[in-house]
Amino acid sequence: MTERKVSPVPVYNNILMEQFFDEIHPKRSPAILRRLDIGSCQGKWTAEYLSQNVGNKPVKIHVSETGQMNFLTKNFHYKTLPFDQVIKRSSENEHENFFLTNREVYYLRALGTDSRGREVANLDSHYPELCQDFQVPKFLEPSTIFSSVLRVASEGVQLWTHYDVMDNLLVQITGKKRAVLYSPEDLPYLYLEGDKSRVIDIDFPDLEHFPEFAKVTSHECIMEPGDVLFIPALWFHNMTSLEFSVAVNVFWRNLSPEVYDKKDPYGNKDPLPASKALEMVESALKHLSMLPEEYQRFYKRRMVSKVLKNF
Ligand SMILES: O=C(O)CCC(=O)C(=O)O
Repeated sequence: MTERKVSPVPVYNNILMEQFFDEIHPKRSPAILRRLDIGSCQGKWTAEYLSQNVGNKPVKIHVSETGQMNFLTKNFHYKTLPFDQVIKRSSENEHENFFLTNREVYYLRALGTDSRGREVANLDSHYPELCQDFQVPKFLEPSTIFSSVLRVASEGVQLWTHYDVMDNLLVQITGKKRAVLYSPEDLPYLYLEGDKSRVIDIDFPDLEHFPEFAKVTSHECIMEPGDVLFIPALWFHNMTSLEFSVAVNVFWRNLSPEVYDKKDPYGNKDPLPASKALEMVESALKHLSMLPEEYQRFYKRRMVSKVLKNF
């Protein structure tokens, strides 16, 4: 097997408010921000505290027999459980009550309260019992904030590699998490299906099926409780909870508001001009398919050379 190319994510300690937007944000690469003020949640958000404060309101979760969740084979199920049950079960390794097996794992990605899951997640309105403990990093302009998403995971849960279209601060509150990120420049090696990579096992990739994956550079870090990871929009990320894990991530609009799709509760729909452009490529390919193979290849090359000229 070829050597993995690994680059550590840089760590910035005690950054000042201006430093983020002057120094770190313009680099457009991930960074760990350590010792920021994230409120009293750090140390306080234990399984017990969370269960007692939030209680038994029903929440939608992913349940899987194995930690490595696979969006292609859908090796997980969507279920609803009371919040305190989710916390209990995701903080224990073996369960008395379960859906699939007594060692199943759980992942909660908080949604809004509407039944169709179309509402944007917001910690203040959906978890008022917790929001006073959490401080959104002070340098974010409140009017640009799109969502604040509570995430709870069992030890071992690995969320598939995907990108989002907004800048993101992932605040790790309880438990350690491994983050592996890939630059947008590595897109050709990631075998995308929509916003997700088809390479599920990033540590032991199937290079027969995904030979180009050998070319990626992994930007990696282990997040400790209290760490904040800046994930720039379009950076691919793959997250593994190394312990029972609680995090909140804050997406904010780094582009002008009108380019974002208004019907996007997750912050992962391509910006409107980009999705239009992708649709047009599909349509161009459909048009070309009316021609003989020889002509199709010729005009595809012309399209590619036009695109490459604009890089
Ligand atoms: O930490 C996690 O559970 C996933 C984080 C993530 O995908 C995100 O913040 O966009």
